[in-house]
Amino acid sequence: MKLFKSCIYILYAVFALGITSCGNTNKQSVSIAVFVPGILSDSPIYDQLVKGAQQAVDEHTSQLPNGKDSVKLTVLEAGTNQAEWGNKLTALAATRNYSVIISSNPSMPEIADTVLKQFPDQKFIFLDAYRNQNTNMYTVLYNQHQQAFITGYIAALMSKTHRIGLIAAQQYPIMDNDILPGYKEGAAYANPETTVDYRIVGNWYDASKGAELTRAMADSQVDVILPICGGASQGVIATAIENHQYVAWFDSNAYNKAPGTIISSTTNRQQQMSYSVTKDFLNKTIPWGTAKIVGFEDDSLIFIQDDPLYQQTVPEAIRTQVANTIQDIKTGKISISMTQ
Ligand code: RBF
Repeated sequence: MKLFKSCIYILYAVFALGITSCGNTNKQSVSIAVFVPGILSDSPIYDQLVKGAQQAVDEHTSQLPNGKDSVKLTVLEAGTNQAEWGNKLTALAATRNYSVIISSNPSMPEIADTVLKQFPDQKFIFLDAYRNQNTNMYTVLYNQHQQAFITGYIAALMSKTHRIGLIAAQQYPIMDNDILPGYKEGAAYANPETTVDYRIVGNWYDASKGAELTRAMADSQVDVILPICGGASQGVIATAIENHQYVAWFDSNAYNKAPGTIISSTTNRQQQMSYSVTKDFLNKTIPWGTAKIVGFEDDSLIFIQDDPLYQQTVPEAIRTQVANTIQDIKTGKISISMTQ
């Protein structure tokens, strides 16, 4: 029965998942899968996940004599229906093809728990996730409490109405316990009178809903918005431009998406992290069963301050305050931990 189930999963993996692979198919080769829990477009965190892993694999392969022991990288976009992710991850493990499955999302360790019941040898590396003491997993979590704090700080400094907004795709523990609270704390640190309007899209792709929520926020005098909603943020930016609202941004350099509208870009060096965990895997140096939390203090989170569009959009006095506060976070003078 178990074998039958495994065969079904393999068929599912081959035919239904539309797995794309690159590299050669040397029988000796190591195979790595990148599981994208969503879609690549408009989610920088996923785009960088794939790019970093690909970079490490390409580099590794280019250093091999005659492509011997080459590495094959397979990318699976699991789509926006989260209810299907468990089956899709199981199908990938069921192929028994992949020495490691690399992914990025706080919900992945729990989904992997179920997969491991059937395929206990599968190894996983999860970025943007936290799981300690499971020797099948290694995780790296970004301190998004810090990232949200500095974003709330600049949003409050730039707000004239003292009403700022956060548009989230959905509720999830890190949103509820770290991102929203961090955003509020940073705003209060800048100006205790600031209020935060928090609204939810309901998915990671609906740009028209993003636009609708942005308009509703404009109607209630919100003049700075942080969107964390994947493709729906397209609607947030377009509407914010129309309504002369500012947008604060997570996870990539977005100043040139809307010059004069985007007031901040914080990045989490996801591509570098994906590259380095993939390299560590290939070099067999992953500390399985451990979990790392990284942040501004080790330059895994970065507020992009040297972009001319930042300098043109944000007044110097505010840029100085932001720079000083980032420094205080780095040195630990302002101590901000994840709730994990
Ligand atoms: N972030 C994205 O940028 N795109 C996504 O499609 C996406 N899907 C998510 C699905 C779930 C179930 C959870 C818990 C988080 C998701 N995130 C997504 C959020 C991501 O983990 C992170 O918090 C934000 O990208 C901010 O860095």
